[in-house]
Amino acid sequence: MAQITLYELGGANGERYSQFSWRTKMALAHKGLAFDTLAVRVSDKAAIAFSEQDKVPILKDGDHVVSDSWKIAEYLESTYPDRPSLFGGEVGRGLSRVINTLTDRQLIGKIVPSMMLDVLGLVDEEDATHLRKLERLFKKSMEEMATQRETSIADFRRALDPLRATLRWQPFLSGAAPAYADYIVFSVFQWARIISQTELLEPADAFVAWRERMLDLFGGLARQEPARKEPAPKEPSR
Ligand SMILES: N[C@@H](CCC(=O)N[C@@H](CS)C(=O)NCC(=O)O)C(=O)O
Repeated sequence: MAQITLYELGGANGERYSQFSWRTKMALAHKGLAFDTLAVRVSDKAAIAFSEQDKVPILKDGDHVVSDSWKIAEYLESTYPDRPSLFGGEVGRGLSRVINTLTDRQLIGKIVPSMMLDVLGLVDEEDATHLRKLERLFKKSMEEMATQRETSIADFRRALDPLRATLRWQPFLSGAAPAYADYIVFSVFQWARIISQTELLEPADAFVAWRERMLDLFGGLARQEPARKEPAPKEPSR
């Protein structure tokens, strides 16, 4: 079997904080595929120029290069059909896509802007300058966005409600066992866990137990990535 390499973001101390890359890592583990990871800095576009686009995750399977977490999941599913399925068939693929769109368009937008300030404390100055370009998009500084964290978390929790109700009936979003839809939603929690000490959930939330189950999967693959230990710096360097 060809060598599989995953390109993902690395912080100043090697923190693997890219949420989309976590979707791919969980997918690779689900398929039982051995892989190496290579950390790239978010501002270092030369390192990923071979992929002819500017984002991670990027998967290199032998000579074959695929970028975009959803496309990678589809690639893995069709290339390794004899391994455990990520979608559970065509209907499951379609429904996982719904979860992917919902997560990207609803969940991420609710929580990520108000927590970007914490990411600045994980990266070097050049990466921080690169990430601050997002401020133009939001027309607010990361400091200003951080002041809205409490309301953002409340909105995020409300947006989880349909998924939370699903967890009353089944232990995983995909049913009795975890699959790609779970990895998509988990990537948001894993990102938050790595970049921030801020807790997104109330203790009694059904997502707390689900998150523990996800952290335990594949020999604790996601748990092995350390949670953020320091609070975000009050005045990160500009
Ligand atoms: N739709 C893409 C999104 C990938 C994405 O936004 N990746 C971020 C890291 S989590 C990135 O590489 N950003 C590069 C940048 O901000 O310059 C996917 O699902 O893979």
